[in-house]
Amino acid sequence: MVMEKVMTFDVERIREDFPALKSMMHGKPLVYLDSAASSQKPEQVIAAMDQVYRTVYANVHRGVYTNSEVSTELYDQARAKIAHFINASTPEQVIFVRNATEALNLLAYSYGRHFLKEGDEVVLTQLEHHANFVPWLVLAQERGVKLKYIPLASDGTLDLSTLPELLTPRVKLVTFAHVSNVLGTITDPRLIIEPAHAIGARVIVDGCQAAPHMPVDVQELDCDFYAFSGHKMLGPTGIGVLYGKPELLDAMPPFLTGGDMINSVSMEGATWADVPAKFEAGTPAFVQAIGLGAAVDYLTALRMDAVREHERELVRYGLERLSELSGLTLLGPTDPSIRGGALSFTVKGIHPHDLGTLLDREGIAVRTGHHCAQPLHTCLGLTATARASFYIYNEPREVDALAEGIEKAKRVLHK
Ligand code: C6P
Repeated sequence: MVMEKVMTFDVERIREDFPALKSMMHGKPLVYLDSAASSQKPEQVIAAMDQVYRTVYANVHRGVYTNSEVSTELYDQARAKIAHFINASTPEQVIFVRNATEALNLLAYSYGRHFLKEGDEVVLTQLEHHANFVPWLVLAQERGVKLKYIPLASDGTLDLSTLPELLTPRVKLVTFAHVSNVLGTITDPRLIIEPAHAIGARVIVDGCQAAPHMPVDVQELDCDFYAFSGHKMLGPTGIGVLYGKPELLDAMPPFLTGGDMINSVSMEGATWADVPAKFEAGTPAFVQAIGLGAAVDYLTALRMDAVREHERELVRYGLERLSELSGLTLLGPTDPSIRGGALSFTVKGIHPHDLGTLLDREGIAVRTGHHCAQPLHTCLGLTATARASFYIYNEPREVDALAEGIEKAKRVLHK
């Protein structure tokens, strides 16, 4: 059993694939603990994109010449790989967007403005990232839609006991983060999706911090939409995914209009192409999509259940190691089995930005601030936190380096 684990998840071997992890920061080996913001990229992803640029590069869906057809074929293959990765039943259910932010805006503009009317209600949670907050705030102000929030419980989980009260007949949409980017809280989506569907509401899952880290099966979840970003899961920037059920995607109007998303255009009007083209106006980021396809190949070879187990172990060790430090307060659930790879904390008497700057001097990269979740920080009575976040290439020794870096910062700032 132990041997099997070692063979399927060899972190030393994995690290060899990541050139940026070999770099130095202020004369120290880089300890990269900010993968929740964006992950590093393996050679395989860099090479997949490099190869397209060096060989068959040509715009997709445009030409009858060979290179355009090959580029189109590679783009289509990437879509099929990603559909398989999340177990969508067809590749057409995968819409390529720039990132999760664009996916959620697409939903607020296309689904929200088409299907929601004054007096309807949308249920969110108090721990949402701004990407799944602001588009709904704007919609609410514009259309007289009411927003309601699933509250945070004192242990950093969502208080789902409030659902029967929140899920009234006026609720038409429920949207929530599968994993919190601050507290690490993993919410079992089925606990929200089933009661929401029971009242006829549609459900959006923000999977930005989940899809990179654990197996996701959109058919098993039965979510209506699932959104995530490629750059947090070994892929390049500029590419993200919106999964949607076909009957909903078909019924929704386009978000952006222009080339590539039409069926026909005349002086008098236009008709729309079928999904997914209807939602992919203009030249798509097809090289980035091919890069994301390579990232998905890499993760699939590691096995997502093994990725999840590796991170759970790191989080368990991180919780144990950091809780030994005096003056340090860890946020979020204490049980690693319901935590993703993000560990946020505060240190008494030290501003998170000062801590982040001193850790950087030790070669340790963490994120500090409100992590684009200001309403959550308000609920916690905080303005900023420090956050270490783990991925497939992190090791327990990096947790030790973080703990030692925090102790050193305390000595420097408290002397
Ligand atoms: N969170 C973080 O450091 P984009 O920026 O569009 O790729 O992802 C937006 C987003 C949406 N939902 C969740 C839960 C997220 O964590 C993020 C991105 C990063 O926490 C950058 S702010």
